[in-house]
Amino acid sequence: MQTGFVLNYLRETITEHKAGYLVLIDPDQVSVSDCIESAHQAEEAGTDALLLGGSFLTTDLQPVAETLKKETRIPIILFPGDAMHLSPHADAILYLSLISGRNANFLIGEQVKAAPRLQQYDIEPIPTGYMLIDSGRPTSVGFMSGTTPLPRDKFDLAWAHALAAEYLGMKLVYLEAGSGAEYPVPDQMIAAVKEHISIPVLLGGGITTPEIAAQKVEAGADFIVTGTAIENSRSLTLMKQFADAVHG
Ligand code: 1GP
Repeated sequence: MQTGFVLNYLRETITEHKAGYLVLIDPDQVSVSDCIESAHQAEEAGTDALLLGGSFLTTDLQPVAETLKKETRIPIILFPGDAMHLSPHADAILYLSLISGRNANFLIGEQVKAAPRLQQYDIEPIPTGYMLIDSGRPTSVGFMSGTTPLPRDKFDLAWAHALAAEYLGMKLVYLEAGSGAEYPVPDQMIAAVKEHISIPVLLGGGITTPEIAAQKVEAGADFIVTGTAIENSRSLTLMKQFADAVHG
């Protein structure tokens, strides 16, 4: 994989459309056959890329990644919970650093463990500042990382973290309310972050309807990630509605 290929593709996506739409496939939540069906639907619906992973996996993602790679043409981007969640069958990996927390293991430890295998696998690492935002209830990522989310009304804290990520050379910022979040990241927080940084903002957690997705794009999100809404419905129509709402 050529360095920067997927990152450039993501940048082009938001030049071409108002924003990009990413579908998260969590191998723990669905069977391999359902993963494949979701991937086919995602392609047909105009989804820009697939994210594969989750903060806590009991399932080996290797066979899923390998099958998805054969079955789809849109990029497969790993979304790891730790250094175990790697596969050579992806195009890229969100090389996450959990910058909202102060747990050194998720700031740099897991990244060091993953680096040698990533080099061997030759998949593109996309340095991403990952920020967990309070969403009204405890989340798996908060529990697994042992970190406290940023308060949802502290907009200055949020943009200062995102700006630090940009200054550290990260290429994306991911504002995460957590899978199945009660409340998604607030519009004002997205707008505050966007006002201060120039790298793209991914937004996920609790995006349950195309209307909410459109609202978050309007607030400034460059990419919308949905997981639970699609897992629950497995509806091509809903996926198309999300893609259309996000693409504007
Ligand atoms: C989780 O942001 C993703 O990491 C997706 O969240 O499952 O709530 O869509 P949902």
